[in-house]
Amino acid sequence: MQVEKYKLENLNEQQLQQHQRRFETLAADIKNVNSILQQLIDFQIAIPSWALGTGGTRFGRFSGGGEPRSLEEKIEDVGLLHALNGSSGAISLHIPWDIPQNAASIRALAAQHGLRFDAMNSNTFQDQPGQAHSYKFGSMQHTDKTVRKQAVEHNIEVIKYGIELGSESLTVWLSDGSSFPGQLNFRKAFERTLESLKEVYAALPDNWKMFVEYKAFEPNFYSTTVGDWGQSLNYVQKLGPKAYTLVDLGHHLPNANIEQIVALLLMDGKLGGFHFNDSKYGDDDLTVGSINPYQLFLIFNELVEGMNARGMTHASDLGWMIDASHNIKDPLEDLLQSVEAIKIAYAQALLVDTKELEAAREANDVVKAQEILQQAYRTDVRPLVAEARLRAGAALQPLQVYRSLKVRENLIKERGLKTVATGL
Ligand code: AOS
Ligand code: ZN
Ligand code: ZN
Ligand code: ZN
Repeated sequence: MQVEKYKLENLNEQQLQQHQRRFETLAADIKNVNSILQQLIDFQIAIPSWALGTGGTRFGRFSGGGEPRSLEEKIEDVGLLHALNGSSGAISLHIPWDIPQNAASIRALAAQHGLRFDAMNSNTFQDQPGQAHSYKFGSMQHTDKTVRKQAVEHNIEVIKYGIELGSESLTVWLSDGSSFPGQLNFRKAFERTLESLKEVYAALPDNWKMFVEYKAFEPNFYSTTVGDWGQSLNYVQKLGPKAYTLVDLGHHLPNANIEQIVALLLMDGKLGGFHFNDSKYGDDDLTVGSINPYQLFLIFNELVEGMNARGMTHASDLGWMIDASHNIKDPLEDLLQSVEAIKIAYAQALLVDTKELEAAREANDVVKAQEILQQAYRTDVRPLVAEARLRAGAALQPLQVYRSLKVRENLIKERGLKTVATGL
């Protein structure tokens, strides 16, 4: 299944007049509209390979149809998204779910779709068939040195696959922790994990980064060995300049002030990556912006401010990715919604008058500062985001095009109704 250019252009053509009317009205009120458009065009968000299939919960899994059956088909799916929205130009793989049999041909296929390989993800939270030692009681924290060694070697193998594909970063998410008080010596678990991470760090090529992801709970329900941003920061500071903290929006305890965490990690030059999703209760992995879009905007506001202050660029300094799971939606439709929500929040953050905001803050004008943020947040920037897509040669309305072209129906015809993508 491919999105044919002329079909997409025909559909754009039908919506063009209405779009232009809306865009011009909005653009008239924005000072630096062209620079904002360029930043939106440049902005790319990686799609995780595991979000392309239907996810389950521990109570069941209701498989959708036409799911990708191989790494090649996962790349094709992300290619489809990228053709529609012009903003999904990278894929993030997971080993062992996505072991490339022939790296050169996988690279060529990705290039054909205009895709890069974002962070590689290792897996020491499941036991694989034929694996010598079990991760039941942890991986890098394990009391048994041979288990820790196996986890380290797996991560080094993931780096090797990544090098073949042209990726430049490794994300380590550890499910390590404990489920009951007394089970674990916290200090020893930390020290063992640090020692293991150091061995992986030593295998990183010079141009690579390592992201250490934290998570408050699940699958362990009493303690997690990389449980919050403080612990992650502690590890990455001890590891060295190539190690960074990764923030997954769903990995905090309820009501955490994530935007403040983002600001302080950026200040320390230790924010490396992002897993976007939304959450009401825990690691719900819901569609980005579906529960708390104001928080998403506030996070982007810190990202824009902090990155400008440090002279960082989106393309080279931060890994942005979606980490989602879909158990009732068409995964591709959900991902289109997520990317759209991210771009809307980014566009709104770019509208904030930072000089005025700083002046209001310095003057302790609380009301004005709040008004400035809410003025940006309450602006309907959808025509701006659509214009950026149009200029990038993508669809004005990606979701509508997806449905008009019957993408899912075609994928089901090609791949069958009962397909199961490897993943969670
Ligand atoms: C798990 O909760 C983390 O969010 C991981 O980043 C990710 O979902 C996992 O690595 C996918 O396998
Ligand atoms: Zn994550
Ligand atoms: Zn998660
Ligand atoms: Zn999550």
